[in-house]
Amino acid sequence: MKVYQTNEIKNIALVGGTKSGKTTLAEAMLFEGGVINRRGSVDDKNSVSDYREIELEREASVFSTVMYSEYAGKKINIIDTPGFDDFIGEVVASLKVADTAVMVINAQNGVEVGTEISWRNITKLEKPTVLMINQLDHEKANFEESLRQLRQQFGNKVIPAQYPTNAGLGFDTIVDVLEMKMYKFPKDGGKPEVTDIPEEEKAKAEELQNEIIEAAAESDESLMETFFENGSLTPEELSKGIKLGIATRTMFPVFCASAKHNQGTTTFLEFIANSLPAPNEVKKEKTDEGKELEMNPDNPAMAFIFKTAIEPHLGEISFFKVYDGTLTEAIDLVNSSSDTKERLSQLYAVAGKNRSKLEKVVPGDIAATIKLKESRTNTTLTTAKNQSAKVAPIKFPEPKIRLAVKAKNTADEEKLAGVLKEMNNIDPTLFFEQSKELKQVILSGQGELHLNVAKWMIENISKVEIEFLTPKIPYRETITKNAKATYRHKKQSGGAGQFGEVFIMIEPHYEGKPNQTDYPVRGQDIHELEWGGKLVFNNCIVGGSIDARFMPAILKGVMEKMEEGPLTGSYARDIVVNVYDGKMHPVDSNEVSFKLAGRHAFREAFKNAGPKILEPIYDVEVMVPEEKMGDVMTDLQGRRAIIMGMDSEGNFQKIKAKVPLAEMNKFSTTLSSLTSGRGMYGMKYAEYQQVPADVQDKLLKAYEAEQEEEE
Ligand SMILES: Nc1nc2c(ncn2[C@@H]2O[C@H](COP(=O)(O)OP(=O)(O)O)[C@@H](O)[C@H]2O)c(=O)[nH]1
Ligand SMILES: [Mg+2]
Repeated sequence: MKVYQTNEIKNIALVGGTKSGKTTLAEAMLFEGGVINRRGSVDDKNSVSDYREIELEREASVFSTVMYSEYAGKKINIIDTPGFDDFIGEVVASLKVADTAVMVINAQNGVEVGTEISWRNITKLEKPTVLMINQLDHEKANFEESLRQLRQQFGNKVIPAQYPTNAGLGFDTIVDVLEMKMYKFPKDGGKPEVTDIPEEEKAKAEELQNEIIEAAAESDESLMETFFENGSLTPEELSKGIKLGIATRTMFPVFCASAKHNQGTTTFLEFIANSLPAPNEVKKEKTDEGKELEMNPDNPAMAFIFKTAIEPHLGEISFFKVYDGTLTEAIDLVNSSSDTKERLSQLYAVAGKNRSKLEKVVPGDIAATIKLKESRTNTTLTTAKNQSAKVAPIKFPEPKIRLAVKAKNTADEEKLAGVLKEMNNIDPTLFFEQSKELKQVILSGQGELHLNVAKWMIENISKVEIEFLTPKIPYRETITKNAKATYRHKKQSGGAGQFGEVFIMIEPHYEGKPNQTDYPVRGQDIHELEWGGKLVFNNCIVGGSIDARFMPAILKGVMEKMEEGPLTGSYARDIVVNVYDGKMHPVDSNEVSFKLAGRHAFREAFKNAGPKILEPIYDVEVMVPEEKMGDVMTDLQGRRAIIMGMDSEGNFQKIKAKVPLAEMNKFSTTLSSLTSGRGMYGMKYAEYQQVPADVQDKLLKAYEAEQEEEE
């Protein structure tokens, strides 16, 4: 395929609610660009974008799909994204490399849950945005109402560039107030018949044109001056203002289409080709150190991988955007995270399953390659001298739900681990952890749908039958007061005996705690525990009652009990152990004896030291439509949440709370049903805290029962 230069490239991501018509619009754009010669559809399971098995089964997008079209001398890279919030990872990665977001709205429904969510994602990433009101052919289509809702929710920078004159069944005509023309589309779409605006539409068209001219003028001071002087802008000035306005997010123009009937596609493609900012006309991307990437074809190359996929018969395929320099086939690059050398064997422009070879890739373009050794999503490949220079990475959201996963057939366990690792490579929002502590494999992700889709893929693509189980909670144990204990290990059996006796005093540890004064500390080991918190081990022995060489054995015995806490077998943390006295036997004392003595003494002391179970607490942020605030608060209180604050954000309330992980089960389902899907939340580990007494009792009883069962 022809090599397009930076100023001949436009990168868009299609975002918006589910079933608004993103995939259908992409199909029409590919068709009009001649990339495909037959228009498929989601309903007939033959669209370019929704081609994966799971997408055919669900008749909806699950993964983002990278495609391109060629129109009016431009290459338009199109990334179609899934609408469900569970697949937000795909959306944020796509928005990272898109220069403009195209938010698609279903004219039957106006602003939907998915529209609100997309808007929030776009806003967070400060992406230039244009809106497409689609499905104007539907009998329930209502352009005016959709526009009203968009403006009410997202403000007056939402401004029509087009409007339909006959929305509903039989829709075929759009008035364009940028060109001041009327477009009448053939029944099955394509290029419109272009006419002057008829008399009866003139007043409305002129009013809207004034509005958009004024908005365009506001994007730039010199345009504003010209506008005040002349009372208007020339078509060239308008076009410049619109591009600037979009790039700087001072305007969000609205377009019209029926993607299903391919009406409005060619005129939209025309607009994209001529008026959307090119990759070097938007805010410059930066390195992780804040240096701007110049998009200069002669600079050393900086290519950023934003998507990794696995294709049948092809293996791993990596999608990247070039932010600097020029890539050619067979070029050698370095992965700036791992220093690994990677050779780009092939360069492709990709449209779903279709691939077309590229001889080089210039700054701003999006392309794909295969057979990289180990470079995956969120890494930079570079030829720069500074091999650690990285494009600022995508910030993927933290997981929100977790489940334990188990192969139905134990023989499949190893295979499952491999499959999960591969799935994490292609979906950085899907995590798994083989927890030694919980003796479970914990899978976590963005929602129930996300994990269920993962299950479908594991079972149907990788052919491993699995089941989901309730995940265990990583509790911890600690003490709340000082306690002493002594233990004598003595064994006489035939020949050599065993003897070791220790006296210990244990105390709660906290940062900055001074050493106790009853027994002067002569030697101190501070252990940062793998599972968090500390163990401080003090040698306070006077007069050689225990040889220093036995200290490591005592510590070992203590550590064994720290790893399997005396209360519930959970890890213990934040404890000071002072060994202040003991006895040795000249012949029978050995390491084993002191290890056992240390272990038993520690267990004894622990029981008398006000032992407590700790649980992980998460910072949870919930966005709730105002009118549902009460219901959600009640639910949170039932989850032992401590409310830390509330803020209003538009029609939403943002609740900040601290909630025990043990209480977060099914929160996503509950929130969704309480708010009809509009509520959103995120969570992040905060700290460990003591569980309330009644919860501790319950956990102790459950552990006892479990132990009995095992015996
Ligand atoms: N009537 C009508 N239906 C449409 C239009 N665009 C898409 N659809 C239908 O809406 C459904 C969802 O379309 P799809 O492209 O998968 O939406 P996506 O979830 O946003 O990608 C499918 O049944 C499409 O045929 C349109 O312009 N008019
Ligand atoms: Mg779709």
